[in-house]
Amino acid sequence: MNSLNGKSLKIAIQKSGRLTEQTIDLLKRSGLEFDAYGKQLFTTCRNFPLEILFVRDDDIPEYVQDGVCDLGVVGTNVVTEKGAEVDFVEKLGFGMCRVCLAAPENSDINEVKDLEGKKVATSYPRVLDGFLKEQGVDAEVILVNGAVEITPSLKVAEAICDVVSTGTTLRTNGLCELATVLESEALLIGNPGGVKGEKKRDLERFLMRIRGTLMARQYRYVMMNAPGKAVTRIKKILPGLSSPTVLPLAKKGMVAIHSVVPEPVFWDVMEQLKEAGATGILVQPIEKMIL
Ligand code: PRT
Ligand code: ZN
Repeated sequence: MNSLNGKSLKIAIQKSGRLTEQTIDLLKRSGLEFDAYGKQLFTTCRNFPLEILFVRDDDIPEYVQDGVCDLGVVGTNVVTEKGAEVDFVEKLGFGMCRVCLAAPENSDINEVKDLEGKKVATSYPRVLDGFLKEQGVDAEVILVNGAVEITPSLKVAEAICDVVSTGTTLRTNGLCELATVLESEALLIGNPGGVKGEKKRDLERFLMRIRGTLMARQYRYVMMNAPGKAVTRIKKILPGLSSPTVLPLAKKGMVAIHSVVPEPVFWDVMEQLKEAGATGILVQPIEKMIL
């Protein structure tokens, strides 16, 4: 394997964990060609001046802050806990979770202020400390590096503050959520000093690819037929980025309308389009979207 090349952009991603698969998928769908397998520490893109370092997620904020890497993909929870000085470049829309406070179901702790004078176990001492201060609650923060959810039953702490996704782990351990301390998702982070020289252009090209892929995910391409007299009403319904394309059809009085529709309002828009007289609605995913 070649050694790292000082001229290429470098991105640090999680080697093996919950963010790995979707990070690799995002890079590949953005047109970057590389091999990622096994115990590699880094890999080089075949069609772009980019090197990918595979590391533990906890090391990513510091690598990016110190300029070892120009970019990184890591959860908001980790980057906030590390207190690293990095730029938040893009939210990536996966790795969704939240850092939550929780206490045993049958305890006398039912809300955040009940934590006063209590012990709270967590792997996120900085995040928790900040939240408790904000809430004016004085509790003892106990640092635990794993299996935080079992600390109340071991009498190590009276409550916990940990990452929650579905909530199954909390329920299995008889714990009840008290409050959300931090919402988290995978982020693309960058070195605050930015990159200089030749790499700057590569960074812009890289970001255009990633953003094109991320944006495409948020929209659908929609085609439909409609009576010409329904066009004004349909145009009002379509929340597209620009005016829809309207084309005459061979059948007199009918038109074809093409537009993009944002994913979050997709079904509402479809219902309204049908009511307005649209027929034969076809929907396609968009692969890339460059504005
Ligand atoms: O080895 P390395 O240090 O790189 O990885 P890691 O073990 O520290 O992290 P990893 O791979 O578990 O998670 C990486 C990132 O994924 C986290 O930092 C979060 O940003 C994000 N993420 C998303 C999660 C979860 N969902 C999640 N559910 N991280 C952890 N969990 C844990 C949670 O704490 C609970 O214990 O998964 C368990 C199951 O969650 P429930 O609520 O679905 O039961
Ligand atoms: Zn980790």
